[in-house]
Amino acid sequence: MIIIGELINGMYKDVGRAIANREIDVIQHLAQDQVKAGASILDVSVGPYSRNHKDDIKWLVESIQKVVDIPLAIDSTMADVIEEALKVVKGRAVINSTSADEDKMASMFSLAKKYNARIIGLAMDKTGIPNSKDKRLELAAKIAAKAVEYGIAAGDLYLDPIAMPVNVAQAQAPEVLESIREFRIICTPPANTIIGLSNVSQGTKACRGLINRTFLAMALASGLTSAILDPLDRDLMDSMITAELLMNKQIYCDSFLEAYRKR
Ligand code: THG
Repeated sequence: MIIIGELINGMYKDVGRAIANREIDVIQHLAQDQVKAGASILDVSVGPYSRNHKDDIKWLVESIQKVVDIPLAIDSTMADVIEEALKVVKGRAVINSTSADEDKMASMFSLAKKYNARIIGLAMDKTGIPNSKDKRLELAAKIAAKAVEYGIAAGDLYLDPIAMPVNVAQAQAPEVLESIREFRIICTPPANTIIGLSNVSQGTKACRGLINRTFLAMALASGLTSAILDPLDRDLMDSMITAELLMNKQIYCDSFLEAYRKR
C-alpha cells in the first residue's frame, strides 16, 4: 500500500507556527522522520491559518526537497496555490485534490496535464459530501470520466470516498468502506483508492489510535490501495503490515514486521 505522510499540515499547531516563523528544522525533521517510517509520498498543506498560501507552499516544498527525495502531494483547494508548488516541485507530484465540480475539474485536470502530475479526486461537489455510497460512486465516476477526457491514466488517478469522523457521522464508516470496493469497478485497470485516515477519529476523546488502525485494516480488506496517515504511529504501521500479510500480499516469516521495515 502507498503511504502518504500527513504530518506536514498547518492544521497541526506546531506545524502552523513553524510555517509562520520559517522554522525550517521543524519541517525538515518531519519530512525525514516520515520517510524513515515508511512514507513514499508526503502530503503538504499550509493549513487554514496561512497568511499567504502561495509563499508558504513554495517555502514548504523547497524546504522539504532539500532533505528528502520523494514525491509530494500538494494539498490545497486553490488551483493557483497548487500551481505555485508544481512550478518548483521535483519529480511527479500529486494534486490533492479536485472535487466533481466542472469548474474545479477543468482547472485541476489542466494542471495535472501541464505538469504531468497525478491527481486525487474527492467524491464530493458543491452540494457537499454525500451520505450514501451510491452518490459517492456517481461523483467518483464523473471524475474518472473527466480523467479519460484529459488523457490521465487510471494508475495516476486516486479516488477518495472521504472518510468522516465517527463521533459525528458514524453511519458513514460502512458507506466509505463499500465505496472503496465499488470504486475499483469504475475504470479498467482500476484507479487507486485513497482516504485521509485520521479524519475518522478527529474529535474523538479516547482511543484515536485504535480507531485509526482498526479502520485501516478494514479499508485494506475492502481493497484500499493508498492512505494519508501518520507513519510515526508505530502501532498503526504494524496493523497495516499485518493486514497486508493476512491478505497474502507479504510473504510470512516469523519476523515479518522487521522484514517489511528492512525493505
Ligand atoms: N482526503 C484527502 N486529503 C486530505 C484529507 C482527506 N488532507 C487532509 C486530511 N484529510 C488528512 N490529513 C489530516 C491531518 C491531520 C489530521 C487529520 C487529517 C488531524 N489533526 C489533528 C486534529 O485535528 O485533531 C491536529 C491536532 C493538533 O492541533 O495538533 O487529526 O480526507 N485527499
